[in-house]
Amino acid sequence: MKKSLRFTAALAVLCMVLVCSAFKFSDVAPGQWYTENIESMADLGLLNGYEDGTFRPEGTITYAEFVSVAARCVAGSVPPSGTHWASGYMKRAYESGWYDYDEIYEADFDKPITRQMAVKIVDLAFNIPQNEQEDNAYYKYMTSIKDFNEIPGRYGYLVVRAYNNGILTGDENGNFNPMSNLTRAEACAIIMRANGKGSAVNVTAAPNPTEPPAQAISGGVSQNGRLSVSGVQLVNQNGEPVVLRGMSSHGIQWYGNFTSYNAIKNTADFGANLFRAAMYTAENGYIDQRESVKNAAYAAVDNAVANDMYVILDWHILSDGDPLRYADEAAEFFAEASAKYAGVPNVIFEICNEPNGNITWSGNVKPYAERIIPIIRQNSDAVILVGSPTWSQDIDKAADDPLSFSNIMYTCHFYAGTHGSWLRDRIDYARSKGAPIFISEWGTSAADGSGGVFLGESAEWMSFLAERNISWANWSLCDKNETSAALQGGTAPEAVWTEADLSESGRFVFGEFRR
Ligand code: DCB
Repeated sequence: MKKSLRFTAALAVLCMVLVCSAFKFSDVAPGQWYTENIESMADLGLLNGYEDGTFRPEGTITYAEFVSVAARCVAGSVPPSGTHWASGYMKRAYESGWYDYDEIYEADFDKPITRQMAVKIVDLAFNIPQNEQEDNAYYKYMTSIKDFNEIPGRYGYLVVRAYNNGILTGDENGNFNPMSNLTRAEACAIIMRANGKGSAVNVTAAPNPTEPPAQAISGGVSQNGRLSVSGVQLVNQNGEPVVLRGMSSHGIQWYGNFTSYNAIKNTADFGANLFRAAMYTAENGYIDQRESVKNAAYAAVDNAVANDMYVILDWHILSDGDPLRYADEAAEFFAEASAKYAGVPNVIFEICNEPNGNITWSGNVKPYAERIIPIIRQNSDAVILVGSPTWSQDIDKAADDPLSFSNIMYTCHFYAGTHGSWLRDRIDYARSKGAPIFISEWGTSAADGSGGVFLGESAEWMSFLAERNISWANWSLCDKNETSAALQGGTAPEAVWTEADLSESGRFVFGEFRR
């Protein structure tokens, strides 16, 4: 019952999206044997394509990818419980008996899955029925599969069941090829067929058909174009939901070296489509050394643009808690910056990072926003992000007394070790009042940028945001000796980074870009 409900809901979403997605991936032509399965999987948010708009149907699929897709089908999304992005799924799968301890080692998570393991995973994940004719079937396939004697005993009966249920067939020579790899196209087909045949039992979180699938759209600026705000959702040039994820710089007056083209490209290569240039106003920032800090901010923006990414230009007030304090300087800066980037769809303006101290939304931040936003609007319709008192946590106050401009979003900032469910509830409250929310800064640490890291709490936040298609930037892309820093101390900004260059926080966050 549960299952048929879930599937009907899934089908409804599917039909809706199929209508408007004839050419979803540049390398998946209509009418191929795999086209429908791939598009279904992508539409359900189960297996996404690549940033460049391809799906790579002939590419291989890893143990981690295959298991997590199967797990998401039957159990919704699972937070990670270790350092690998799929550790939560792998743990759940192991505990559900989908594989034994000697079948998939953690060191193999990112290796291509074998066909025999894929068969075992779908059999157990989807509860493929053992039907009456299976005894006969065993004899039939034992003799008809040419390489049956190469299939280890623990997989033979599962392979038979898969063939017997039409979940897969052999190659053109009649071989099953137990140790060969699966293509991404084959993986989609096998999972969709198993989903149709099976009766999964451990359905814990059926996808909610009224919400768009997590990361409905991702990709860079060339794919999504000019952004705008529709209701509470950030949308692309076609009005489709878009989710931006990436890193914030640390203060560019201190860690500007991590805003180079190559440094930002590293984050894009891990899947980020967003960068944030944090231009401090106080603390030796724009107010104290105007030209050099401004030029560093523009250079960071240009480097993100060159990487086809969206980029937030952040007026990073912090110790200067009241945005009105340097409102004249802000007015001058945003007049210049909005003219400079008037025709550039990549740029998002954040007009006050974290108002704080003895100030209010209606008395300080709102009047500031009402002065600065019209200045930007003389040149540009770009999305504008607005903070709120208490380090951009008073979003409820902003929602109760909103601004009347279009293409505005309110920022909510959180640090996983400090801010929990009460702040998530506030986000839902603000959205219920029609206030669009953008997480332009969050950390895996406590609010001072250190402590922890708090990966369990961060994972809860990531699921919450993904379910709502809320975009985010993580603090911060630097190698400072604090836990929120994404890089190991001494990481070279110009090098090509691997997982080994990332801190504990960085490994978690970079793994979330493509969630
Ligand atoms: C925010 C700021 C950001 C700050 C981080 C972490 O501040 F937007 O600038 O970054 O969150 O605290 C930290 C760096 C440090 C640096 C320091 C001062 O990580 O390396 O020394 O800025 O420049 C917040 C956010 C939340 C709260 C407090 C602060 N809170 N805060 O909820 O209490 O006080 O900076």
